[in-house]
Amino acid sequence: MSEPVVSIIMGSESDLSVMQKGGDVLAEFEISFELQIVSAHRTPEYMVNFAKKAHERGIKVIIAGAGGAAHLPGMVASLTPLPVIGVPIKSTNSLGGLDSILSILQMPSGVPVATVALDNAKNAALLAIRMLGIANTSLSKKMNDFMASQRDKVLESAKKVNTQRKIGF
Ligand code: RP5
Repeated sequence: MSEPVVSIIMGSESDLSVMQKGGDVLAEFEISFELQIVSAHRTPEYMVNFAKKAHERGIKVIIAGAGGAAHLPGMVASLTPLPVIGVPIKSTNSLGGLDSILSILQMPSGVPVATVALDNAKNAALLAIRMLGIANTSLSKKMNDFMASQRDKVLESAKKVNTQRKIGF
């Protein structure tokens, strides 16, 4: 069994059902990962320690999900040399996730966070896999196979759905 190379973190247990989908994708690609709750606001010291040490433990990419005033991905990015992918979580307040998106997306110059769509932990995992694939040819090949299977599914649907209806003489 190999040590985790991707760390999936989230601000609260209430983010788990969304973030678990990223873990499912990593598992499909046979990538070792860890998943844990790290809160920027409720466990700030733990977050700082986690972010400073992650690369020393062999983590290569961090996927961070948070909702509302979603400071976790940005704060972690400010403390680690690793790439950080942010997943905005749909909030239950009246802003409905726009707050999460903007909190993660609008990072200041010099501190990058790659932001995926609202609740899209799947895409965060796929992006992490593409990053890891740069130095891993078999992973890169698996990504190509995944893309080919997506294409084939769409072509199959197109065969069933695409029609023409000609009217007139
Ligand atoms: C954020 O606040 C979490 O990432 C979560 O999305 C949101 C709400 O957290 P809970 O109040 O449900 O714990 O820190």
